[in-house]
Amino acid sequence: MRRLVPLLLVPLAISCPEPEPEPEPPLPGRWEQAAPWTLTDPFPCPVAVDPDDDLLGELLAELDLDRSIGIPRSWYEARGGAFAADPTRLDFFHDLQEDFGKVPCHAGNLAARTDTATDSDHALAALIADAAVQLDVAVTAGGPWPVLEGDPLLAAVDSLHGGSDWDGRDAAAALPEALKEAVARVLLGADEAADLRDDALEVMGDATYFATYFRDGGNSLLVSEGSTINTDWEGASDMFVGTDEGSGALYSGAVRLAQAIDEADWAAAAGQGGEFDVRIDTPLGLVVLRGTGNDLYDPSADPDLAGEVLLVVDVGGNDEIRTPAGANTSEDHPVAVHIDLGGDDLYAYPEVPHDLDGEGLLPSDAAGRHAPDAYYGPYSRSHLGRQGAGRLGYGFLVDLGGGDDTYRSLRKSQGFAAFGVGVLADDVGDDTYTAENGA
Ligand SMILES: [Ca+2]
Ligand SMILES: [Ca+2]
Ligand SMILES: [Ca+2]
Ligand SMILES: [Ca+2]
Repeated sequence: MRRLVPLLLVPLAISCPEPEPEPEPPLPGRWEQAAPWTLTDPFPCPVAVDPDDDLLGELLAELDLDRSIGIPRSWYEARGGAFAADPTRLDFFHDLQEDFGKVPCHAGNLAARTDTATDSDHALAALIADAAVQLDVAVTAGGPWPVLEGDPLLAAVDSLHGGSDWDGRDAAAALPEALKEAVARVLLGADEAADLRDDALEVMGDATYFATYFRDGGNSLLVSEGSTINTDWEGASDMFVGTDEGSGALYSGAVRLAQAIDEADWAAAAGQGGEFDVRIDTPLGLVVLRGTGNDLYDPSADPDLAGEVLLVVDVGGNDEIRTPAGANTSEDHPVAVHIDLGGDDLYAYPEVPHDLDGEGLLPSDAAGRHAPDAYYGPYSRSHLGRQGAGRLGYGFLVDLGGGDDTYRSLRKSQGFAAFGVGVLADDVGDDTYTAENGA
């Protein structure tokens, strides 16, 4: 009989329910609104050491050494002037040099942040934002997207053209819906990124320097004939100094472009639509959309591909890509993105064998090789960025779908950047990367 009590209570509870509270509207997620990007430091640095158990400290004291490495801060300060007050030196530089105990901890924070970003739903954007903020500039990340009415691809291309007519509407409209959605999102991101880049360059330096900095970068890391940097410093000095309005805006553009790529549903578009080859001109460059065939992208046989390409999306097949593949080709070409959604692909370049292509060197491209002298061997003279290279702009190569891919390039490739952001992202596979210099 005692079991009757709960049996009676249950129907009573159901017949007199508490009024359901109104569900709270969901809070906007991190990426739905624009906000400053901040770094997390999972580990406090330096790691605390018990002074009674500091064997390293005891050893250093015994050897009359402190915990500094490299050139101490006092050396910079003693020289005064631009050495002491160099605005391009980053905040954490002296901090790490003065105490090597902070270096592994700093590296631990880098690795932990990278793991967090990689595991997140905005891997590319978070990785770029983390890297950029460490350059002591403010980076803005996230924000809503314009609503596209009707066919998303047509609407996105219309918005790039600012209302002017363009060719190829019917072929574009006939593409698979998932592909159109994804491409439209990237075009919106590219448009905003290009604007941010233009704003950034305007405050970073005198535009007459841009062609020089596009070709030679801001350093002498890559040996190059005639690449002596102009020592007439004033006109381009802001190129080298991080500011929120300059490089901060430049990197924010890369984060916005990456956000669009992260949010597009590439899995839904992969392998859809059979074979096709749709090309759309836009003011930011050509858009090329190709299908599941094993396609050849060869600028020497296909002149369209030799110009400024804004975006390539290839939905499948084992493709052979000899275009720059996600590398901008001049200071007037702000954004280049190449996305491949499946297959074992070859990313290379038009080979022009040269007498000086010796053993262990890749075949040359049209730029050939330096005639060896007392200082340098037969280095490649190539100045074409390839396979994810951004110079005064953005170059992204994203290969998804797990294929076994081969990446082969000469210089300024595979993640290279100068006054810009270059990204080579490959999700997985048995991949091979070869490059000569600056990759
Ligand atoms: Ca293909
Ligand atoms: Ca492919
Ligand atoms: Ca691939
Ligand atoms: Ca791969």
